[in-house]
Amino acid sequence: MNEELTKRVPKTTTITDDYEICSTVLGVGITGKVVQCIAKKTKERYALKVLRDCVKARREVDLHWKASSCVQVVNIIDVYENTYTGSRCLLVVMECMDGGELFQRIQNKKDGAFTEREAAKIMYDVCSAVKFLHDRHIAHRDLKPENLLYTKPDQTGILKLTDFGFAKEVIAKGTLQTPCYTPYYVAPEVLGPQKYDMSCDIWSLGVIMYILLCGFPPFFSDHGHPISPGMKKRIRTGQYDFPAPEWSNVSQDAKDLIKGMLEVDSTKRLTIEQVMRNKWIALYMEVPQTPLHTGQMLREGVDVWPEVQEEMTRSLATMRVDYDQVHIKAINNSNNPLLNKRRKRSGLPDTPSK
Ligand code: I85
Repeated sequence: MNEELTKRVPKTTTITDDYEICSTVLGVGITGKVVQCIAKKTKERYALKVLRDCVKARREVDLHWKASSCVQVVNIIDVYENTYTGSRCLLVVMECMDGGELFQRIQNKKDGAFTEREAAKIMYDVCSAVKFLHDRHIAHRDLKPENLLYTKPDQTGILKLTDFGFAKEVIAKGTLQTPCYTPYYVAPEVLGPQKYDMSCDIWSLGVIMYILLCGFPPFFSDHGHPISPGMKKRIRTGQYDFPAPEWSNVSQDAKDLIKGMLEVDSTKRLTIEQVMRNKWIALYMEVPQTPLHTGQMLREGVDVWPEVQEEMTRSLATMRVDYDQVHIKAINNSNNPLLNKRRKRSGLPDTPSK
């Protein structure tokens, strides 16, 4: 049977029957920590994410599972539903990404400068993951450097996306699954909000591509202040540039693509289809092999990198809240006959006041 149509359920057997859980912490996310574990049968190493069992954790696992068949997404091996350290938990066993984070790898690169073509290949891979998700109406909503990991530290390593803690399935869930609606005759303004969630991912791709090409982010706060009003305004108004000397030799194609992804108006921002069709992405192997300043800039900026990451995390949080509000507003304002019928039934006015 088609794997994507089969609802997968966590195992209720005890995880320690199959795995030995180590104390080595690989990373700490917002929803839980990731530790090393070893399969008892094969002695192979895996990564284990421990989540307190709740609706949100169930959604994370469900969406990650749905995305897991994509080569560019960290694979889920097993999921257990166990009582762990006194609480009901979901234990997610994943392939172990031994290559570490994307930008760490570029920063530590020794064999020659990182080139524009290499950046294009990385973007192609990340965009493939996003295309896979968007095709299945899943918005990741937390695309940031620390969620992009390599399978292995050597040249054979594959770049993969992880952490579905903020992922959202945009149609067939929520409003549309209630008995009043079927997706066949629902108005575009009701389907509209998916654009916002999806466009959040494209904005993130723009930021990641910008950093790949120069080693610093397009927006940063004024001197050490956490997400300053000035930075917020620059993000909202799209005030960023391509300063020399880092950007001097970067192709116009690359800059144009970034502009399309960092478009302020989310309805005008490129879609993942448009990004994938862009020649800088589609024909990444023909992109010039121009050496970039990225490695050097990342090395010089190591001490501010944690702040860069925190800022991206905060901007994403702001964007998710803003777009969720747009979503609610769009539904309230829509004049869809089906919605009106439902409003009548629930005693609400036909056309909501704007
Ligand atoms: N392997 N965001 C930052 C890690 N293998 N990591 C994070 N959310 C997740 C940690 C905090 C991502 O869902 C995360 C999640 C999953 C992983 C994950 C999955 C599979 C790894 C939060 C490593 C690793 C393993 C060996 C060596 C190295 C890293 O992190 C290194 F290269 F660093 F030495």
